[in-house]
Formats: sequence, C-alpha cells, structure tokens
Amino acid sequence: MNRSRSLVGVLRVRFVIAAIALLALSACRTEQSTVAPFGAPTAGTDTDRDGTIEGEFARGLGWDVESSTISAESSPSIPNIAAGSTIDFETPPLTSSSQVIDPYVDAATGVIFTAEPLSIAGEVGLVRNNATSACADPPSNDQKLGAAPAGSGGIGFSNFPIRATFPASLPVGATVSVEFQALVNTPIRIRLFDSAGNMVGIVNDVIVNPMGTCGFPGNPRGRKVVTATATGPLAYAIMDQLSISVFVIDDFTFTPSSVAEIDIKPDSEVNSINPRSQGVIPVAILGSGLFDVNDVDQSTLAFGPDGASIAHRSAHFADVNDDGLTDLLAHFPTQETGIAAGDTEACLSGETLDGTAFEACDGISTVPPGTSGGDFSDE
Ligand SMILES: [Ca+2]
Ligand SMILES: [Ca+2]
Ligand SMILES: [Ca+2]
Ligand SMILES: [Ca+2]
Repeated sequence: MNRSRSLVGVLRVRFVIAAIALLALSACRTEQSTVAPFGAPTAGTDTDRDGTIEGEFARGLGWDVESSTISAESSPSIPNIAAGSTIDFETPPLTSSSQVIDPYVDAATGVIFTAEPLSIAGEVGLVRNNATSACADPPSNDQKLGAAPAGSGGIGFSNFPIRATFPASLPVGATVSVEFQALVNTPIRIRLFDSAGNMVGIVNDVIVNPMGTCGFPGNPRGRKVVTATATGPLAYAIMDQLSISVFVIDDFTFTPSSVAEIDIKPDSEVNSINPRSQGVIPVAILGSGLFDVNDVDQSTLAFGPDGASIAHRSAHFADVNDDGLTDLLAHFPTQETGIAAGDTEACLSGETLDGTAFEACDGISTVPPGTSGGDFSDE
C-alpha cells in the first residue's frame, strides 16, 4: 500500500515537472497563440490520469506537417517483410510500468516506430496496459506502444502521433491494421504515405464499445482495430488521435499481399475437384485496380499444399470474369497440388517480378473417394 502510494507520488512529481516544462513551453508561444487546427493531434500529457490531455497543454502547439522530415530509406540488410507480420510490442518485457524506447525497432521485420514530430519533438516507448490512462479493461501487463513529448515521462499519458516506417516500401494494396486504445467516442486515424510523403491512404474511425477504465478516473476507454489500404507504394504510416484523448496502440499488423485474388475453375461456382484426376486445375489470378497480373512472375507460382508449378505453357491472359481487367489463367497438374479429399480451400502463392510475395485462396469441394461421379476432366 505504502509502496504504491509512494509510486503514485513519484509519478505525480514526474508529471508536475512535465507540466511545468510544458507550461513554460506554451508560455513562450503565447504571442502565436494559435489554436491547433481542427483535426490536428495535440501534445501534452494526462496529469490527472482521466484519459484526456489537460487543455493548457493541448492548446497553442501548432501542427507543423512540413517540419516532419520524410525518410523512407531502405537499409541494406532488411528482414523479409514480404510475408507481413503482427507486432505486439511484448519485446522487451518491461521491468517497470513504462519505458522510453526511441526509436522502437521490431527486430523481426525492421519496422521502425517513432514519434511523429509536432512543433515539439516526441518519443515512443512501451507501457503496460495497467499503467496507461488509456487503459481499457482488463488492466493487464499486456504491453502497448505509446508516444509523448520528448522527456516528459508521459508514455501512456499522451496522444502524441506515432509513425511506423517500413524498411522498404510495400506494394500498392498493402494493408495496415492497428489496435487503438483510447477513450470511447474520440476520433482515431491512420494515414499511409509513400516515400515522397504523398498520402496513399487514410481511415478515420471512432472507438464505440466501452470497456471500462481500469480504475482510472474519466469516461470509459475502449479498443478498436482500424485497417487502411495503400493506394500507392507504402513507405510509412502515421497513427494519431484527433482530440485531447490519450491513446496507445497494439498489434500493429501489415499485409503486403492482400490484393491478389484468385478464382479456381473460373467457369464453376462450386470448384469441385477430384483429387484422383490426372488432369489439370485451372486457376485465374484476377486483375484489379490494385493488382496487375502482367507483374506476376509465372515461374514462381505454386498452387495447393504441395505447391504445384504451372503446367507447361498453360498460362494465358484473358478476362475471365468480364470486368474489363485482364486476368491470368494458369493450369496446375492435380496430382502435384497435394489437394486431398475433404479439403475446403486451396491457395496460390507467387511473387511479382519485383520479388514481392503474394498469396490468395479460394474455396473448393472435393469429390469423395469411391464416388464415380464428379468432375474428372478438371477442365
Ligand atoms: Ca486529464
Ligand atoms: Ca501487446
Ligand atoms: Ca470458381
Ligand atoms: Ca478480369
């Protein structure tokens, strides 16, 4: 009891110091006295831990996009990001309730998290769910990523915007999902950018489901996964909170290959496959505004559990679904696919000519063994 009281005391002292520093900062800027434009993130920390940033800190801090330098340089030895990943911020395990780790670099994927500069510098770090004022029940040790004004000690008590920079640009159609945790009914957003700083995706959302406050004062907090899709090459994403509510993120997920779509047996809805057939299975890779089948490296195509290669000279371009966009129709020898009786799905993987991996699946129904009926031709 005493220990936790004195911990609270220490935290209060830290926040008071941060508050004084920020008050001094805003005092310096009073002649400008600009109210942050609508929709602009605010800096500052939540000193009374009710989930909202104190107004004195939220005002007068200009939102200067131009000052943020865009750097999406790719490093020479990057981990493979083609397969996509989910980053849960559980590494390293925290030994205290929060820790500044700036930048936070995910070792497996090379994705770099930083605080997107406002008119002041920021920093990112990890915080336990039970130690952020954005805590939604349960108040566990689950680790979240937060950001705060640099040196404020406010990781988990701020709504400073967070940037995720990929070690190399992801192809058009890549998706980014991230779980926001903040007060309910406050606006949250993901923006996606290419390496030149052009916005290639934006999603505005609101957390609506109340999930408690973990014992902190203030209105209910909640969690929501927001997903954005890139309409251009994706170099970095910025996640922010467009009010004075504290927010943290978790389970940052990116998927570079979600755009490929296939239609197994384009002439059939049922996609009936006889695993004993000596024939071939036609599979169409569907072209779309996000996926140009001319970019497919046909030598990399692998279909079914065993990854059958394309049958000799079987691929040709055609618009199999009459949507005006060219599709790639390829055929795979049934016996090499590994498709077995009872399978309900089969997937095609491959790479585009620039080496970006993709995968797509479609439902199938297999002809039961011992049945003489069904589709023997597979054509
Ligand atoms: Ca507050
Ligand atoms: Ca986590
Ligand atoms: Ca079909
Ligand atoms: Ca088509």
